[in-house]
Amino acid sequence: MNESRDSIKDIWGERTPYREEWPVRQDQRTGEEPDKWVQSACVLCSNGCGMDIGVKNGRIVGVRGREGDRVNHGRLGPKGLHAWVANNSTDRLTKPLIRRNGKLREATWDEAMDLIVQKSKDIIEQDTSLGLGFYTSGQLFLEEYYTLGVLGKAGLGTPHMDGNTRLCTATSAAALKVSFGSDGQPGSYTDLDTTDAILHFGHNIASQQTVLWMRILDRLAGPNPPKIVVIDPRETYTAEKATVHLALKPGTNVPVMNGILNLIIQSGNIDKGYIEAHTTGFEELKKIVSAWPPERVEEVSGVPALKLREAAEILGTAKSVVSTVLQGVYQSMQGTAAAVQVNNLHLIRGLIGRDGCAIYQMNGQPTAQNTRECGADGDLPGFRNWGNKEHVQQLATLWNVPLDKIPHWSPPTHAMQIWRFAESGTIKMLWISGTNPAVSMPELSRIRKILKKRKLFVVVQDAFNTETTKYADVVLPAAIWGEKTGCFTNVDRTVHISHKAVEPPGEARSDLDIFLDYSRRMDFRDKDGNPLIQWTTPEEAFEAWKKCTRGRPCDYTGMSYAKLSEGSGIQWPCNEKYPYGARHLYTDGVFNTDINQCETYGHDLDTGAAVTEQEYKVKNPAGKAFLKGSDYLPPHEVPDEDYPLWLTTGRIVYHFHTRTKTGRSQQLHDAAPDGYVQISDEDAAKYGIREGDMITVTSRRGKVTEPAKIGGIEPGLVFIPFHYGYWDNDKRSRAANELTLTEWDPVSKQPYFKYAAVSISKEEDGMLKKIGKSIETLTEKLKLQEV
Ligand SMILES: Nc1nc2c(c(=O)[nH]1)N[C@H]1C(S)=C(S)[C@@H](COP(=O)(O)OP(=O)(O)OC[C@H]3O[C@@H](n4cnc5c(=O)[nH]c(N)nc54)[C@H](O)[C@@H]3O)O[C@H]1N2
Ligand SMILES: Nc1nc2c(c(=O)[nH]1)N[C@H]1C(S)=C(S)[C@@H](COP(=O)(O)OP(=O)(O)OC[C@H]3O[C@@H](n4cnc5c(=O)[nH]c(N)nc54)[C@H](O)[C@@H]3O)O[C@H]1N2
Ligand code: SF4
Ligand SMILES: [Mo]
Repeated sequence: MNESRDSIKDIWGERTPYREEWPVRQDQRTGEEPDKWVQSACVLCSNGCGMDIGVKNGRIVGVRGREGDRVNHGRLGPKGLHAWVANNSTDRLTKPLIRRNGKLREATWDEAMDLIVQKSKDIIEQDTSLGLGFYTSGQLFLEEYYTLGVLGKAGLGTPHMDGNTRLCTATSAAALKVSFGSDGQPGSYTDLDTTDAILHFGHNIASQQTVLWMRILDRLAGPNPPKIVVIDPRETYTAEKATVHLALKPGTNVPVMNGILNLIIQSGNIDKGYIEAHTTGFEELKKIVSAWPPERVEEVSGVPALKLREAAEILGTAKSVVSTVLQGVYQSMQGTAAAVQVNNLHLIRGLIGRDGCAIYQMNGQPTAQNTRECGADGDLPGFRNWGNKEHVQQLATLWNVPLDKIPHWSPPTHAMQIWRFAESGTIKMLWISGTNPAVSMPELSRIRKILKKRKLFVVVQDAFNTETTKYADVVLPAAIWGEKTGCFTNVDRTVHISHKAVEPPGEARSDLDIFLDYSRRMDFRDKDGNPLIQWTTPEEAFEAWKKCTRGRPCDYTGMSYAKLSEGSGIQWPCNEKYPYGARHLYTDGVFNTDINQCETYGHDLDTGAAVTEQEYKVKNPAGKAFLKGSDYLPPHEVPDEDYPLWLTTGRIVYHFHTRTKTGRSQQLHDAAPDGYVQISDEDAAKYGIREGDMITVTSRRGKVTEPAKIGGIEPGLVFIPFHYGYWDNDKRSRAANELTLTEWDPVSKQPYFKYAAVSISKEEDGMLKKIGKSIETLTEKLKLQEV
């Protein structure tokens, strides 16, 4: 292997300190010398690093970072450098499978698609299209989501469409809508080049967006390093570099942020002019946060008052601030309410819409932004408001279908509700694409029960056999990244094109081709009797999408495949006014809150109760941002006598989600071969647990057994990475989601993966023998793993 570094041992590579700009460093890893390089971008997180795919004899043989790319300036992290090998693995799905006599057996595409179409038609005849549900991904391409969105909304007319983005960044969208009127990240990665301070809130960026972290490390190594505030209960790699680390108790994000806002307002470090001109709701916010002096915050969150003051001093006095918010907030109690407090911080200090100032209500998955933009989830395409007749009419006109075909009579069905409908039997066919819910959804015993239901027809579209395909009635083999062309948008609104580099294996087809085929076979028509979907290629789909975005915040009309292929990443909006994209949104302090523009009329942050159009009209903020406060609500499940510890779950640097790709890279697998239970030194001593001992963790919903990893976490808290399921090891219960709760945020409907009450007990040595591992090898491996 020819590699520019061993990124397993050296995750971030050597420092290239800032000299005015972020220097270029090209990272590369190839098995053989490629015949050609094909332009692409990485699809293993939302950072969206530009990369080229190396091809030899029709096979992927490596990758390299694109030096000219605005996102990564040539760099790649461990996942980006290693996970491409999964494309070549010999256990790819290559033929459709149909369940016959209880077993999945190979079938032709005609047989598989005919069966799906027949089922769809039968269900529609009996129950209308409300019997059909779609659960998609944050990992397909823009063109695929838009096609799915159109066929679902204008072909079938089902409101039951959502993605795993509900588990991931529904709160990102919700928090942006609450404050600014629509989805869309206000800032640009270039803000990190100059910013004075950085806040990472429930975001372990060092492990989860390694290349963005390299940018920050290079700022720290250069002149005028920024100060960093980290809010996370664990001593993560990110926290190690913090100027101030607030190690809070799980579920106390709102009190901590209220405490910070209170100190900033009290000290007078606010921009009164900006607040007056561009926001509404300041007095109310001030009143709510004034109830949170540092001593009270300490009592509730465990964060020492002194530390809170230090954090507020940094965030209150820095001339520019970049904030990132992620799953420690979104998947924790009061997700949306807590995320919104970060928007409030920037608004009351006027730190938005200019260089050095950015809010990242982060995305996680590489293409989650597109799921949200294109209408493949609960939202209407182009950030349109389902409650606004005019917005729905725009789509009806564009698609040439009757207004009432497009579901808008009630809120779109969110994923947790889709699964509930499948459980109760009102959804009779569930089409799952690009996600592995049998590992990633909360409360897995319940999910398995739903998937197993005889009366639920389950279609799974994936590249591999997974824990979920096991329960499918039909499995469709999908072409993945590298094997198809399409675009995707990262978290700073940068759109990349990824060209097809190689043919997919066997009969695998792109998700676009599968959705188009379904649409043709279902014979969806517009008002004039013409085929509803007239595009047949990714580029035609992109052109259709552009039309859908005209005049909307996410305006793509100035882009084309040719333009995207000439450069390396263009930010939206890209139109006549901004032919090369715009770095910042809201530069003039005018937000998308006008009643005719906004994506939602809003919700009560505590109860989720929807604001009506009439109520919104009364307040009409007409372009001002909302400052919305929230008081503390304790989590619904807290430790007690039977379950005395908090559980939290999350990620490690070497694996992506359920490891269908990273688990197939020998190096990534070897670096982190198994799950673990992280506990504090104090709890280890209390329970008599040594590093590597097997521990059973029990919640009200299930059990897992994992080796112990000691230290780096607050006493009373247990952490389990959620990557490990059963496809490569079904010998013991180890998926973190056996333990998690079926509950969600009232506004974003994102489920809570970051807290539950659990008990722990040590297994006797017999258990180790049963799984065939010695304490020594486990301990050795665990040392390599990071937090
Ligand atoms: N290596 C790797 N990178 C990834 C992914 C991956 O699977 N692997 N997945 C991508 C995706 S889809 C996503 S969504 C992102 C997720 O990226 P992150 O959000 O950074 O990842 P997590 O580990 O889920 O959670 C972040 C942190 O939240 C902390 N936390 C737990 N409870 C609380 C709390 O109550 N308050 C606060 N403030 N913090 C808390 C945890 O200790 C953890 O360190 O990563 C993306 N990047
Ligand atoms: N306990 C706990 N649970 C969590 C989380 C947590 O922090 N803790 N995080 C949540 C979050 S943020 C996320 S994003 C989810 C992720 O959970 P999942 O979405 O279930 O995770 P993946 O393993 O990425 O699943 C993606 C699937 O799509 C397939 N795939 C990849 N590319 C393509 C393609 O182009 N086409 C098709 N058809 N298939 C493709 C892959 O092989 C894989 O099976 O997990 C959630 N669950
Ligand atoms: S930071 Fe994200 S996008 Fe960049 S190489 Fe790593 S996984 Fe890929
Ligand atoms: Mo995610």
